[in-house]
Amino acid sequence: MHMWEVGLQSWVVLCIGFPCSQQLCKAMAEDHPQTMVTCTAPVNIAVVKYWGKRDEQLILPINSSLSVTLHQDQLKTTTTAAISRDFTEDRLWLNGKEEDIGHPRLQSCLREIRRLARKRRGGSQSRDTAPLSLTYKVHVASENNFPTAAGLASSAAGYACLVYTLAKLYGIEGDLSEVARMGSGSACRSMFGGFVQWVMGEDADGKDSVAQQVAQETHWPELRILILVVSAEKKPMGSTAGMQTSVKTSFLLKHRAQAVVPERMAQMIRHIQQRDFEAFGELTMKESNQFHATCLDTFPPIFYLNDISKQVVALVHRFNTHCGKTKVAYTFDAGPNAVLFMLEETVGKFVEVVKRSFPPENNGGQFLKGLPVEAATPSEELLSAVVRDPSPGAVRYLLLTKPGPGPALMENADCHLLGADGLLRSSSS
Ligand code: 2P0
Repeated sequence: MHMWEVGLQSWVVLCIGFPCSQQLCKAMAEDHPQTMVTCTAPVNIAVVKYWGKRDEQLILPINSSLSVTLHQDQLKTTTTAAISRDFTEDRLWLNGKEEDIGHPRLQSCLREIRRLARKRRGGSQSRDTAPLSLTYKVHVASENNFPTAAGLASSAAGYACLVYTLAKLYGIEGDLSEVARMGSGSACRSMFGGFVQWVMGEDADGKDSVAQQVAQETHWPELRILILVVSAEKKPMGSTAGMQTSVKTSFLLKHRAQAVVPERMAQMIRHIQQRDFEAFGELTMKESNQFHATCLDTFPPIFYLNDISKQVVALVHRFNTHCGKTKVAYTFDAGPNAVLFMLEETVGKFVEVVKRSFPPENNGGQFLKGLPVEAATPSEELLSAVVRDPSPGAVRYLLLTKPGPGPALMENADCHLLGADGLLRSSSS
């Protein structure tokens, strides 16, 4: 587990309003030259999984991977970064709490961004003449619009947002997925919207290990993503440590990287381009299953799926069997939450099936979050074929979303997380 995940653990969502007509605003107090930028970045969910590094420092993977970027209306990280000659040290706040900025991965990203900024300015900027010198210290604050306790990937959106925001702050343009990758592998895929591949590359310095958009977020308008947040007793083993053990011990992982993934990447891209849901869904499920098989093949074995995850797998297969084709597809990452793909026409019916299989416990919370779901009445025939032994309370809530755009500079929104003094704004101020 890296610090981004640790830091985001106890976080409670607060949208801190800060009236500012321009997000890229310069606090113009004569002796307090400061530039501040706020950006947002999305979460992504892999349909061809990344698991295993060939270089731990540069974060270079043993295989390519492919993901769908989720819409930021439902899941996003917001980051504000500021530089000022008045700052005496680099500082970081995550979820309203100050954290140590000395984490090696954060330092890699910061160092790389400053190097690119220096390169862009031709290394000629002098401290006396530069209003915003590269020697100035930076303050960063970051938060999510979803509870991290939900176990949804926060490091990908977190590092993507950090890198994107710093790049805007320093005026760096071009592909920054290579820098985001140095924070967290999956973060490089959050640098684009829609459908994104992370090409593993071959170079030892990682220059060709970058993310590329395969299709835009508007490419498949009917595609929906339903996240089932399950009740988990404990946090599973972090991805970074888990994949290290897998690389050391799993022959299946090696085989998968060499002989399975290259072909699956090509197939998955084709299915997405053709909007072939059945083929996309089947391959997505097989990919998830093979990833979890490599976890079981790791020694000692790693278990990310729990009994509820397995019940969801069985439910999806019963649903598809009853429909006579793949209407719903599951995928699971390094935790028990299920991420389900389906077309818009299937959502209402499937949500009813989920509600009957995992009846919500009356704990006052909202069960259905995200995009609105159109009411549907599944037939008795479907329900009796698909719903078995309901598990009340096993699913905490559902979140409906769709493919969405990549990181964005907040031009008109009013959500700087830092005040004009460069310190974290408190919710009460
Ligand atoms: C993925 N996961 O492709 C896979 C599938 C989890 C399962 O990427 O060590 O948090 O920071 O590079 O990116 C999780 O791994 O790991 C992940 P690091 P990361 O989305």
